[in-house]
Amino acid sequence: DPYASDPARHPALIARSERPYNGETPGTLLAASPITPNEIFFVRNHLPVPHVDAASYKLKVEGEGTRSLELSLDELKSRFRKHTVTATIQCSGNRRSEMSRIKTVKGLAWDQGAIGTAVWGGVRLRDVLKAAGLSEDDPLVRHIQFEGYDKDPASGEIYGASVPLHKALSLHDDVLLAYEMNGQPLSADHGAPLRVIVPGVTGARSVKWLRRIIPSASESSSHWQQRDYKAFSPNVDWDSVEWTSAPALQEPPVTSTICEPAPGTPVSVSDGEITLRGYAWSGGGRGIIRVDVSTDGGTTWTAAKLLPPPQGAPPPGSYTGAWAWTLWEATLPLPKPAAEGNGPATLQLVCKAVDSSYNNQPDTISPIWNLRGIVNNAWHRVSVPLEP
Ligand code: MTE
Ligand code: MO
Repeated sequence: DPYASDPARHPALIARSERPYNGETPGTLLAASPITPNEIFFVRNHLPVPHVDAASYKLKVEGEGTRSLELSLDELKSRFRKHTVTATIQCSGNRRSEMSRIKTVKGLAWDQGAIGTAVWGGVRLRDVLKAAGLSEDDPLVRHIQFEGYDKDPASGEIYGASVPLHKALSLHDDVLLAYEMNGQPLSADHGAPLRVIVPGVTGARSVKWLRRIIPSASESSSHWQQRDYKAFSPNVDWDSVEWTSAPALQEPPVTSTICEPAPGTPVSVSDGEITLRGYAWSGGGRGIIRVDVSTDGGTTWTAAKLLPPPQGAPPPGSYTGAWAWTLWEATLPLPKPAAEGNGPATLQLVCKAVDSSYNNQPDTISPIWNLRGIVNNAWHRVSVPLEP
């Protein structure tokens, strides 16, 4: 059993599959803290967890435009300056279960918890690529590919992904080779001893258990870059899908969810008001400028209070990007108790966010439905019974 040596997981994680293990954070715990504690940070594994010995670990850089480089963890830590970045990582399939309610999609039935925020510590990918001699304008290099130590026990395929060169080399984007998560060495599930963190980009590109960095003219040829994490028109099905016709997802669209109250939590009219809490996040370092909430299914709206994003304000004169989510809360009056039999029996809570490019979320799922069930960023709706 290739999964026999997988690590133990925190009981609060909601398992969506066991082999490989995939588990998400309950919504109420997400909204409870701007930095997600390591033990309850969602886990997304495609393959058995590889156990990589930190003491004998070697990172390899080999590819176009570079001289081959091999670095132990100690060399990496001593030769390059340490950087930290507070960044949200979200799986492309977050909120897939809502999409399946319209029409079944293929994939893990994630609710709203395949997302989390941590302070990642490590060295800049950019610094390591420069040490390997990569020049920014080498015409042969357009992408930086990553390979993990995890391998499909049946097919032998290795997990891999890539990001465009400009992202990897950006001075401002803080793409890290991370060995720390919230001040702790990475755990086995989160990629020990070294993983990539690509702020503002979908989780799939933040390759865990990093084995090799490959500068290249082309994207990663892996299944997960080429035939997964792409979205198509709602009419495209598994017989008609042409994977090469869409680009691999990098920066995800603006999204938000209501984490509290949980669906079905009874609300008493006599309380007079209700408090909603949730998160909002967008790809590409686009910050959240507003979250609107509704208690009547989206007929009337109120702007929520935005909590300060955990990455702090950008240093004066420089742009560092909004890599972390914005938590929000809103306290709204409950509808007046109507005459017997006329009041709403349920409250239709809704939230939607606006990012710094004024991108909005679509109101319904049907127009963005796609066969892999990715990038569901429709208005988030939660129904709760309203009791006298
Ligand atoms: N890296 C490797 N080597 N193998 C994987 O299965 N999963 C990816 C990414 N990196 C994966 C990987 C996906 S799809 C996501 S969403 C993130 O890791 C999840 O990171 P986490 O498990 O630390 O939350
Ligand atoms: Mo993912």
